[in-house]
Amino acid sequence: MTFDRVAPVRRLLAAAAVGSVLLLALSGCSVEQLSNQISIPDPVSTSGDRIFHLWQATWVALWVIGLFTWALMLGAAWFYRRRRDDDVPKQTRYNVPIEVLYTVTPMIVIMVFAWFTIRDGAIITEVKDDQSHTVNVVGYQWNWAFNYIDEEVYEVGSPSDLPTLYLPVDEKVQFVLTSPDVIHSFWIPDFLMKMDVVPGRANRFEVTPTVEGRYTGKCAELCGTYHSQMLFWVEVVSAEEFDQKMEELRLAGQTGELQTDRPNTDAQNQGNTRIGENS
Ligand SMILES: [Cu+2]
Repeated sequence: MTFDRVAPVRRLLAAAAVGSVLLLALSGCSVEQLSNQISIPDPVSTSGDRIFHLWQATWVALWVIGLFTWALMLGAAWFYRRRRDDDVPKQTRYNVPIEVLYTVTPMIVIMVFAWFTIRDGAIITEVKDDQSHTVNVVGYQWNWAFNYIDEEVYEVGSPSDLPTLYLPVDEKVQFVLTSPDVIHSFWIPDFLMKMDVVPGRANRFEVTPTVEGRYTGKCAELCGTYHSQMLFWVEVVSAEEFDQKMEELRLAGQTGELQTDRPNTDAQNQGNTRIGENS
């Protein structure tokens, strides 16, 4: 009896090729997009730097583990292959030390990953209350309002009129996240960080933007019909420009705080209505 060793390999390769093409076609992604998803935006905040390094170090560790594991598997398949048709390699049923090793090793690997993830998670979500500015971010169906607490002005947006969140560069800001209706998620992708906005509680996090520029912001929690239009702009600007923008809001009459404790029922019908004001 002879074994045809070539055909199964060819069949596997063909299946892998068809599978890859199908995966790309069905997910609607190009190769460029796929490679982008492995990367993440350059961080533009203090906690972003930490998240970026955690991400990078995790990938490096995963590649090392992956190459080592593949080498073990392929090496075992090659060195212990059937060499002659009339010869069966030594059959081993179990090997307790090796089984203990490959049970304990992944547990250690997972614990190391968990340790760094929990450590960095604790650091970036630590609230010290030593911020220079406090912004109450109100996520509502379906846009955002920003109450600048210290400056006593506010900005409010709608899906057709996106608001801009101004932040002074290199100054620590504390975001206080509130929602009058359903759960949203406050996300500035370039900060590499998002946090849920939950009705009935005030989630907080502190961050220091480090690079001036214009960034996008969005809701990262499916929250209803116009979820995809819960967009906003973020402008990280100099301290002078920040003061000037706050003054512009004051001159526009947007002083005080928006009322944030009642659902905006109008918006559920139209999607373009602004939240109620209480200045
Ligand atoms: Cu939302």
